[in-house]
Amino acid sequence: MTARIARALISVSDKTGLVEFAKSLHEQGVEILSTGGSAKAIEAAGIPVKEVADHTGFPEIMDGRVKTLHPKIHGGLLGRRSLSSHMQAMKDNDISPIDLVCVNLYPFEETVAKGADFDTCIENIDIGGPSMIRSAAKNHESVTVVVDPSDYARVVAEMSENNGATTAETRRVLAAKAFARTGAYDSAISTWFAGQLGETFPQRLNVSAELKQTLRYGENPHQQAAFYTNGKNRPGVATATQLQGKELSFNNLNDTDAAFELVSEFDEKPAVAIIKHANPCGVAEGATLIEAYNKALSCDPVSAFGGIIAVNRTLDKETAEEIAKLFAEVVICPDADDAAKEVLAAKKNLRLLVTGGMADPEGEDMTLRSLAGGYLLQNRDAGRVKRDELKVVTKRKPTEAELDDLLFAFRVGKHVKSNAIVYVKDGKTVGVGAGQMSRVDSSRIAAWKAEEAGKNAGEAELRTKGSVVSSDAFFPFADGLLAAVKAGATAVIQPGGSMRDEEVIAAADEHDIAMVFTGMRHFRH
Ligand code: 93A
Repeated sequence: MTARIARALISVSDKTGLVEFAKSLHEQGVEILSTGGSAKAIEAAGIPVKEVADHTGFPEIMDGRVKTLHPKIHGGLLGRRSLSSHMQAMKDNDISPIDLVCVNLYPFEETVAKGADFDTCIENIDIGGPSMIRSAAKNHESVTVVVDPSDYARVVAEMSENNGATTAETRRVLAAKAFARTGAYDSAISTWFAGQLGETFPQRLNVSAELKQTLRYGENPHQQAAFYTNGKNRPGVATATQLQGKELSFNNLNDTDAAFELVSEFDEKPAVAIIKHANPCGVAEGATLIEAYNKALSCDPVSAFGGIIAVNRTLDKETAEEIAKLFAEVVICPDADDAAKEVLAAKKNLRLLVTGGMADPEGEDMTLRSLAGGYLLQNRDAGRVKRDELKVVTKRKPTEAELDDLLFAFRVGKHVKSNAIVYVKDGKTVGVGAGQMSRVDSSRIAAWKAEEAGKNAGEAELRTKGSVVSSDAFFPFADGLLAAVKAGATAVIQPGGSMRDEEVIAAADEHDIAMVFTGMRHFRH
């Protein structure tokens, strides 16, 4: 049986829940020691509190850099209650045991995120706080360490049920959490420091991520999986609010991310992306969201079954009603109006996520993936070709309408697994060829998919007739381009840069195709 908590030290930057917690501790007969600002807040609430400086007999000095770094504090935390030699050392040095530490740290991560200058960031590196957390966590045999305001209620409840003590199990859980916190804190500091030294890729990769949720399973049912957030608060699946529906699965999360990042490429007009297995099976722009949705769905309604839908405008009732007719796994949107929410509420299993904003397609970030024995880290593909950067390489120049579709197709293609071929007509994809080992196969598949969808819809004319086509990387031979010609495409967008560019350009000229080079490739593997 553990002894009751007699003395606690509270030192918090984030004062959330502080007064209530201190009050409960006081009511359970705990003596409270505290540092400057925390002590003031506790005192102001009329709760008895002793300044750490009065307890140690040593003042806070150097603008608070040294407040709790004192043997009376660390001895009181680290001394093993079960060892007579430790207890004797405490007695000899006039050290009283401290049984609970409640600390949260100087807001280093927030300070960096705000873009503060170097000196301000340095000042926000907490030294005394992590030291106390680590001392207390090491001695969790006897000491309770609380680093998260969301644990206050639980600790108080346990103490009142347990004669003023916490259980050994709780102390272990809290100690593990405490070391996770100091580890993440130091990792944030070292990552920031490496950045200050101009190192994009530091010697050690410190990834700071917080467990958001353990998942039912991974990509397959025999794999375990969990979802972590990186604290960067970019609008997207990791920070979205789920308004309804079943728990998201591993594959849902991955596909929803692909969907939202893709639809975020478009902001001028309402746009919709429908995703299956991380590839789009329909993307379109329209004058209204419902028009964009219907256009996107018509690309490949067979594949859209069970898909993920992302939109770039507040979801409205009319679009929600159309979406409700389809079996979809997830809808993600920047916001949804009340009428739209009401419509989708009837579809109990459908997950509705709101992000509060769109992702910045040119925003900086890193992407991390693992391979056997290592990790690959790279900048996010924030590349974005602008209209005036396109280089016309053929005799015929694309028309303005063709140019609109070419740019649209290339932006969609950036989000299609390579080799990526995308046919577009009138602001909507009509055929997508994804993930093939040969570019010409992707071209053929895209055209064939378009033909099938057209046939299923009872259309007399080939959908690819008069379309434009995008390739994520250069055509190494003329065959990929000729497949597009055969399908009836009139204009092509591709990075260029092949040894056989001349041959490909000549083939385009021969068929009166307009072709533009982007000078930028969008491989996606
Ligand atoms: O500057 S410190 O690294 N030196 C210390 O000795 C120290 N002790 C506690 N920062 C220190 N703290 C931190 O002060 C705590 O981790 C907490 O974040 C903050 C609370 O200060 P106050 O109670 O004055 O608001």
